[in-house]
Amino acid sequence: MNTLKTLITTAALLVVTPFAITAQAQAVDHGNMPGMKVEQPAATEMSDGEVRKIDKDNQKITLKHGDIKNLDMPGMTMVFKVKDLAMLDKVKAGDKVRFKAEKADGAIVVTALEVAK
Ligand SMILES: [Cu+2]
Repeated sequence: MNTLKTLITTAALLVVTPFAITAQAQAVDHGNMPGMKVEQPAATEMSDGEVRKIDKDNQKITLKHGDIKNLDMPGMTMVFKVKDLAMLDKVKAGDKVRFKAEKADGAIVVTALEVAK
């Protein structure tokens, strides 16, 4: 009886474990970032990007960006909100930029932005 119980428990673990690993590996959807890590390193590094579009009405910027290490995000083109509207006065479409992006209130916000030298 005990042997049977152990056998069933072991079998259940074998079935469940690979499934959990697979589910975690697939949790990367950059549309709304559900798999994004919440914890961040203390220092936020600057990331490289190129301005695609500026939307002052909505305080947003479209950036083609490289890896954003602190957000665990690979390179892509996406829309960011900016912390200050004035940040958008310093750049224009086509500019190569360096920027800091941080997760705040469930959105990703650009907290620093400068034209790359
Ligand atoms: Cu991105």
